[in-house]
Amino acid sequence: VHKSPLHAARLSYRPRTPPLLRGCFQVVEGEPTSAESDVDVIRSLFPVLFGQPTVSLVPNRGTPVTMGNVLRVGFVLSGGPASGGHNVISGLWDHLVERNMDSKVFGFIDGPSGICTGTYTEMTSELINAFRNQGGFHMVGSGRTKISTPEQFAAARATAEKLQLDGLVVIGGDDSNTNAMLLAENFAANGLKTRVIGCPKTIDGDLRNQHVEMSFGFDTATKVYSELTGNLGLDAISAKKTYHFVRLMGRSASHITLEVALQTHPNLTLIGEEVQAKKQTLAQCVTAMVELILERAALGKNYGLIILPEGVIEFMPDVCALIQQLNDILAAGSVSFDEVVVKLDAESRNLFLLLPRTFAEQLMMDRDPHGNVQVSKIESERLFIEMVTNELAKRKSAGEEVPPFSPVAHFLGYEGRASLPSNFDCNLCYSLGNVAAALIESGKTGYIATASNLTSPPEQWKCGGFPLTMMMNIERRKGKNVPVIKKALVVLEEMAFKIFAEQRDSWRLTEDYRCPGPIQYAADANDITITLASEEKA
Ligand code: FBP
Repeated sequence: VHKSPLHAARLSYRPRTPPLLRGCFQVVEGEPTSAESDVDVIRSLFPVLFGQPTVSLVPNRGTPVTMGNVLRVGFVLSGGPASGGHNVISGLWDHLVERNMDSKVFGFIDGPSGICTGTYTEMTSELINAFRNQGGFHMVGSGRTKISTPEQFAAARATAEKLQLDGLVVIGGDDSNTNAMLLAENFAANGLKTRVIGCPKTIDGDLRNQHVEMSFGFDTATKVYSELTGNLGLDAISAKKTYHFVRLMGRSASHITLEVALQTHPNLTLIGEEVQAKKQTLAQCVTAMVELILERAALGKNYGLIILPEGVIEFMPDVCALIQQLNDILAAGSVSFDEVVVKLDAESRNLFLLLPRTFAEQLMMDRDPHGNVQVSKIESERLFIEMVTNELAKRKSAGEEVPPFSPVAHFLGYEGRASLPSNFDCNLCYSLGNVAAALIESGKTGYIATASNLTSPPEQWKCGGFPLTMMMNIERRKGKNVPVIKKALVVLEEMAFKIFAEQRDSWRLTEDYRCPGPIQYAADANDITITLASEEKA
């Protein structure tokens, strides 16, 4: 990749981390753990590793850092890119190689499939140095392969044995960390020495709970999207003729949209979890948009900014019921549009046939390897534009006066996942890489590496590990009940949503747009997201 001046400058950024990671520390065990829910089923699925204690890294003051063991550790980047991933790798490398220069680190190529095929690159200091503080996942590539069949597990074991791996670090989201746990259990049950540690990655911000305060990538992605959304607000008030409809990435949870709303103050924001709580149907969401357009038009404003999360359709009770039926129908084998229509119940069939055909067909697209609807490929911003246009036309033909409506559709997704990471993500990821190495060194397996106390400066962060099983519940995927890490959705009682709910009415008919600007020029490059900062106020 060609180096821009900024790219080159970021290579020399020195990530800030808790000092204990550079000194001598010990890994201390806490209380034994259970599961998020469905405890007996989860215990029966992970008989070897279920119930392990939490662990924390605590300083061992006065003790010198001693030479570490020679360790052989593999890593895999799994799922969608998220800024900072390369710093997990540099953190892992620095920790292992500084403690013993004979340690080896192997990067599996193109995601979990690389583990099964045994395709890897051995890390060198030149390679690591070229990727410090850089965006993307292109050092070794990523992928969404789910390791699930007995043959895949056997292949993964063969690779771990051939490379004599002491550890494997899985850098991924909720589904990838679920996979990490399945690998940890499988390796342990088969007597392998390879310990498996997960690192919480995803721009979606939904791999979060009381132990994982924030996944990496969210900070950078929301800063990139906020810059662009803020710019669209300024475009709307400059040209005074356009409604910008912005769909934001974030497969299920609306954390990204909530943070972008807090940063930019749009006229209308849909939050999926609120839509669900209020049981708002697709038609009701369209009506809310039409009302906004009419009220603003009465003030002479035929322009505005509307933002929505890509997953919002799955929260609408009517669309959700339709998707669930589609999931079951499609899990049984591929079928044509007309065959689907006859298999749906009456209510879902009516809705399906009411939808614009392109959108209905997008709902039928293949699920991802983990059984998720690929909402990033479903153009719900265009669906809303089409339905709002139709509703305005309907009102016009009924004799109502309607304003001109000139919408422009935007999707902010992929451009936020591979950006140069913010300082926060550089620091968090570098710390996580160190913690993962420390957990492997201390013999832990089936854990997620964490840094917490993240609203404080990095020097005050706390580090540790939590058993992946404690975050699991049973969910229905691809027509089957399977153990997965519970996704954290937006909670309406949480401070971030409360701050938004208090302010949003004042943004409706005004143009209080806020333009946070690019990460690199932010007034304080060390600012954290409002989502994270709000936790301090809670
Ligand atoms: P991860 O959960 O793997 O981090 O990916 C999240 C995400 O970026 C979602 O926001 C989005 O819906 C999805 O990936 C897109 O997937 P793909 O890259 O396969 O199109």
